[in-house]
Amino acid sequence: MSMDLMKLRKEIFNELGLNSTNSGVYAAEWVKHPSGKKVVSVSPIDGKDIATILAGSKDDFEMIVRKTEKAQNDWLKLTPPQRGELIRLIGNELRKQKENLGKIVSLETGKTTVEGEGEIQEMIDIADFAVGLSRQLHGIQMASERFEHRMYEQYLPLGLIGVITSFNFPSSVWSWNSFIAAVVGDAVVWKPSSKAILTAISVMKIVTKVIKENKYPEIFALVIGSGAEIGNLMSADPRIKLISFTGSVKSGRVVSETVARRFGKTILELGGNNGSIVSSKANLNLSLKGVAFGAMATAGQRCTTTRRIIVEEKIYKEFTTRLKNIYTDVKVGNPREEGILVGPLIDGDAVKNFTRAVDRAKMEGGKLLAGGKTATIRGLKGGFYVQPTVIEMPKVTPITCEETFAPILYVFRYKTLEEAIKIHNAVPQGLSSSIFTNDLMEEEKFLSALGSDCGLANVNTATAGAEIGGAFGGEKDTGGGRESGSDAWKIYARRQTVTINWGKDIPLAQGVRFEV
Ligand code: UN1
Repeated sequence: MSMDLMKLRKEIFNELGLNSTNSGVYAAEWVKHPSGKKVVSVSPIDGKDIATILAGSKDDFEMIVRKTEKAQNDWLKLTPPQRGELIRLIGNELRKQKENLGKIVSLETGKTTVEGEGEIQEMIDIADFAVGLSRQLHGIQMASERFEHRMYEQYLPLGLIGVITSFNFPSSVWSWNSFIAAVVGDAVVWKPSSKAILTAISVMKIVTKVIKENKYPEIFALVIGSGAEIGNLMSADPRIKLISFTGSVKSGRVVSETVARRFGKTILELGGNNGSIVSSKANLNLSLKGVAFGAMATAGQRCTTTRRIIVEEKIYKEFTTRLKNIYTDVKVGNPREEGILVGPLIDGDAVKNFTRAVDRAKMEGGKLLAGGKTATIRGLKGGFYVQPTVIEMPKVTPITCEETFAPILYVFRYKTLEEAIKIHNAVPQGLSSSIFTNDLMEEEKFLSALGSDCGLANVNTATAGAEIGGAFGGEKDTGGGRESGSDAWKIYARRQTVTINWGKDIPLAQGVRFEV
C-alpha cells in the first residue's frame, strides 16, 4: 500500500475500531469466532489487502435468525414514534461519523471522497425520512355499506426481513431498507457484498453502539458470507418474510424464485441499462454535464449509470465532439486525490468485463470515440483502472442490451422522438431514464404512456443521482421492486383490512340474509 493509503487505513481503523482481523457476524454482540471462511477486503485503489474478515456459517446464521426474531418481539412493544426515536439517534451519530465512514467507503469501493461522503449523506437523509414516517404510518378509512360499521386499513410489522446489498452502494441501500423497515416494526438481517465488508462492519459498529447506549432491542444483525451459501439460506428461510436484494439479474432470478416458492415477499433491484435522449431542443451545456456525470460518476458502477445516449441527428456532431473532449480531459486516478472524478473499478474481473464489452461492441459495428483501454495511474502500483469510454453504435446490438458495470457509454442517433423512444425502450432493463429538452411536448411525450418504460424518469437531469424522497426501483429485468421514499414503506408491512361493527344488529354485505 502507498504511504498515503496506509495512513488513511490507520486513521480510520483507529476512528472506527477496526482491526486487521474482524468478525463479520453480529447479533446482539460480535461473534468472536464465526465459523465461516475468511474473506479479505481489498482496496481497488491499489489492489492491496486492507483487512481479513471471518465470515458466518450456517450455524452462525441460525443463531442470528433466532436472536433477531427475539429482538423483533421486543421491538413490537414500542410505538412507531418510539422506534423513530432510535433512528433519529442513529442519524445523529451518522452525522458525526460521516467523514470517517465516507473514508472507509472510499478506501474499500474506490469512490471519490465526495461520493464516499455522499453515500453516508444518503443514510442520514433516509434516517430523517424514517423519523418523520414513524409518525404517519397511515392506512385509509373507507365507507362501509353496512349500517354502524367502520372499515379501515392498517399496516402491521412484517417481522424479520433480509437485506442483501451490492458493493456499489455498500451502506446507503442497507439504510434505505433497514431504517424504514425498523420504524414499521421489523428487524433486519443484513448480508452485504463480500466486496464491501469493512464498510458493513463499520456501519454496524456505529449503529449498534447507539442501540446499546440507549438500551433498544438489537434489531439489526449482520452476517458476512457468500451469496451461494448465506444468500441462499436467507432466501429459502420462511422466518424471513421479505428479501430485499440488490445485484445482478442472474442472481436476482434465483432469489426471486427461491423466495416465491415459499410465498415470501421480495424487493428486487437488479440491473439497469439507463438511457438519456438528447434533443436538439436541449440546453447543450447542461446536457453534456448531465451525461458526463451520469456516465462516469462512481466509474460507471451505479445501477443508475447512464450507459446509452440517443442524440438527435441535428446536433449529433457537435454533441459528440464536445463529449469526446470532456472524456479526454476527465481525470482518472486515485479517488482520494482532489480533482479526480473517476476512480477504479471494483476488481480485476470488472476490468476484464470492461475490455470484453469494448471488444464486443467493436465487433458489433461500434466505433470508438473515446477511451477503450485500461489505465495505469502514476504513483500507484496496482488498482483497477480503465479509461472512460464512448462508443458510437449503428443500432441496438446484443452488447448494448447488457449492463456492464464500467464507464462505457454507447451512442445512438435519431431523427424523430418516436424513433428515440423506441431505441430507448429496446433493452430488457427498466431502471432509470432521462430526456434533455426544453420542448414541453417532447418532455411530456417522454413522460407519457408512450414514453420511457422505466421506474425513474428524469427531465433535464441525469439518470443517476436520485433523491431518497421518491420510490426507487425499476421495471422489466430490473425486477419491479421499490424502496426508499414515497410509499415504499408499505412493503415492509403486513396489510390488514379491518371491519368493526359497533351496532346492535349484524347486517350482511351484498344484501345477503342469514336469519337464524
Ligand atoms: C444503486 O446504484 O444501486 O440514484 C443505487 C443514484 C443513487 C443510488 C444508486 N442515489 O444514483
